[in-house]
Amino acid sequence: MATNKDSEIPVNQSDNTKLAHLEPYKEEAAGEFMNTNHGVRINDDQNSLKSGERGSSLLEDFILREKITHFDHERIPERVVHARGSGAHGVFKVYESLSSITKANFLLDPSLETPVFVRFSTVAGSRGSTDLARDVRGFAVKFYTQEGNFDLVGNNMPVFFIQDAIKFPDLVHAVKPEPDNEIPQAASAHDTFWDFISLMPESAHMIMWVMSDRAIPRSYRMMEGFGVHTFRLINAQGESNFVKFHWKPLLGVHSVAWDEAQKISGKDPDFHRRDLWDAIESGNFPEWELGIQVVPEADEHKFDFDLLDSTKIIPEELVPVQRIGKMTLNRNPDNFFAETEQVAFHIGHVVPGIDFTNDPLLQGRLFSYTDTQLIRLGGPNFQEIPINRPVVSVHNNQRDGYMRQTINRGKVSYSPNSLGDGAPYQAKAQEGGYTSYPEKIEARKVRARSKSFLDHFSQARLFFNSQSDPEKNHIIDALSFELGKVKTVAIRERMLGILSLIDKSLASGVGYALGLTVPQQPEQPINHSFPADADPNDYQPVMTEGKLTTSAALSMANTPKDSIKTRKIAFLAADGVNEKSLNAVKSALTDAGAVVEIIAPHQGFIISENDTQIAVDYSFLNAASVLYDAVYVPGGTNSVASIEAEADAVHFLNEAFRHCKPIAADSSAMQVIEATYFSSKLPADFSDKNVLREGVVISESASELADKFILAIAMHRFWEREKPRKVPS
Ligand code: HDD
Repeated sequence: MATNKDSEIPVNQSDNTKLAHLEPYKEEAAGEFMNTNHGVRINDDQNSLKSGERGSSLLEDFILREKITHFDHERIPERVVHARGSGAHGVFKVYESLSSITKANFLLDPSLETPVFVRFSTVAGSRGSTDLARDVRGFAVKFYTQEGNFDLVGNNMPVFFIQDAIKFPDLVHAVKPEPDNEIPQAASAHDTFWDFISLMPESAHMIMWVMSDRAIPRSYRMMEGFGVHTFRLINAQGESNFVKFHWKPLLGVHSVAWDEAQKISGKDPDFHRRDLWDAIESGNFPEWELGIQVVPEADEHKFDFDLLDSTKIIPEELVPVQRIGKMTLNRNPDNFFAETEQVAFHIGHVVPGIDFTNDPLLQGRLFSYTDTQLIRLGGPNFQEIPINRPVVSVHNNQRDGYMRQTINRGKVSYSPNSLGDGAPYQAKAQEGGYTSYPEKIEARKVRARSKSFLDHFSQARLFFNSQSDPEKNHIIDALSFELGKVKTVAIRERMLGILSLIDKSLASGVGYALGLTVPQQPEQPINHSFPADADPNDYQPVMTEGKLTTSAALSMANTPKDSIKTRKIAFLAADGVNEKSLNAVKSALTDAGAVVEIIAPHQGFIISENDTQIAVDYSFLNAASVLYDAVYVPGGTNSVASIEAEADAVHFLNEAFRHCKPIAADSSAMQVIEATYFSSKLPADFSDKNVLREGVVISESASELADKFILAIAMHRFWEREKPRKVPS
């Protein structure tokens, strides 16, 4: 069993009630005979039953029929969105009782460990698509609480494309591969997506997030998560507060470069899945703090945006995020299909103490999630699949249906009843019965959009203004890439009009790349989405400035950069390597929590200059710089000569430089650096000893090199290298 050195989570995971619940469903073949699904032992699983050795197969071969039939039915429909994902088990603990704002039991008792199952996902791609698509990431958490399941079904971005769930099918149709040729897979860079977006200015804020580096995370373990909607917390006195949920990763928020993302998609399309799996297997359990922003009921209207509008954040400067507990993922699933594929999340799975608001996006989701499981998992009993069962027993009068597992005893399946003594009984609120918040409603029935939803640009601008210069450049590059793939020039132009309403420099940067002039006035009207009978002017965006011009929490540049834990570092070495510096740097990095892999011209072993064997992890054929966070070249005359002569090794370094990664080399390996494209781009005094410039470290002393290299790796990327000195890769 994995050990967990740094967290307080008990290593003995048998305490986890959900894992204990899953236990009886597990199957192990070790030491067992093979048998059929009805239990008959199989004598020959290699040959079908035939009329003679060369004769036709016989219909009576029940072993063949059963095996083929089961195989024929192995696939189920993939999720219509979020098809590609990875899951893990874990636990959640609250730091202090939140009884003043909620009666949800799992948020009251700091000694209570609530089991969770988490599934991360991309949105647009199919089940087998690449992890590194530019896309939103799903961040869905199922809490198996003592009061039933609570699902927090969020994303790694705090806002959404649309304000009303009725537009969700349109959004998804637009972003999915185009229906005539099913191109492109797992990509928004095509005409139908941008056609829709350019006609839907309410997506402007979300577009800033999706075109930022948040859409190409370094790891699921290094992403924030958000519940997106405003929910309600209800305390035992029945008082309601509005709440936004956040997940803050303890490893910080980090991304890869776009060029890198595209290459990872080829070299290792399972990059995020593998990263999550490997981290948990090696005991590096990913951790997030749960944060909440709480807004008293009385303050509902005090903001210059509507709390019910999912295209808006509550800036952390206005309402700070309180960190209320910690989630640790400490166990990989035993079976991908049984757990990760069959897990069914639902935003409507809430427990007493948590309630909904009237956000029209949330309201539509409340319908969609059960409905989609009915087709995906094949019937109304999907909640009986082990991963979906609550840890409390279920008693109600629902019965039968495809694949029913529960054997309900007795004659009574209705309420009220006298034959069963009235059981199962309704629970009073004090007994844990769920009661909905009695929100006062007095309204006409209308199909309409609130005027308070019509400011589409001020928070898009807030986001853009809050980014560092490299982050702004990446947004411009991402838009230039995506719109550059759009064939219809009118769509590109319409998008430039939208961008110019967010920020002029943003629009002109993208316009330059597209070779288009930014329209002076956007085409009118810019919102094409309004009811047939409405006056279009009633639906046009309201142009206002928000109260804040920047918000530090929106920039990834401000994320903690104090750890190199779990970062993957490549050492490029060959026969004759200086074993002393290799080992010294390796132990300094691994002591700080990094993972070191040795890459050499061939697999097996290399022989050091002292004639010792050093195990090789990968050859240049199997490894690539895009799969690592940093690279180091140790000295040793023959090793350095071989690495310099190895075109793949020099390419490795060039690419690492292009992707702004830390690079280190012993002074005696300087000739390898000189063989790179970027050596001429380094500052003049670069070859001085013990220099750390823009993430490149050269040193005579292994210990000084290691110290500086660790600082550089913790910085993650040196984006300032990027613009003036682009190198080919
Ligand atoms: Fe959704 C899956 C998150 C809007 C309809 N959604 C799904 C998953 C996540 C989200 C993380 C994957 C769950 C898993 O891993 O199994 N969805 C969101 C967020 C939204 C959002 C954060 C906006 C704030 N979704 C949304 C709307 C609708 C849906 C407006 C429909 C009206 N979502 C679905 C779905 C899915 C789904 C069709 C597909 C698979 C599933 O539910 O189980 O019902």
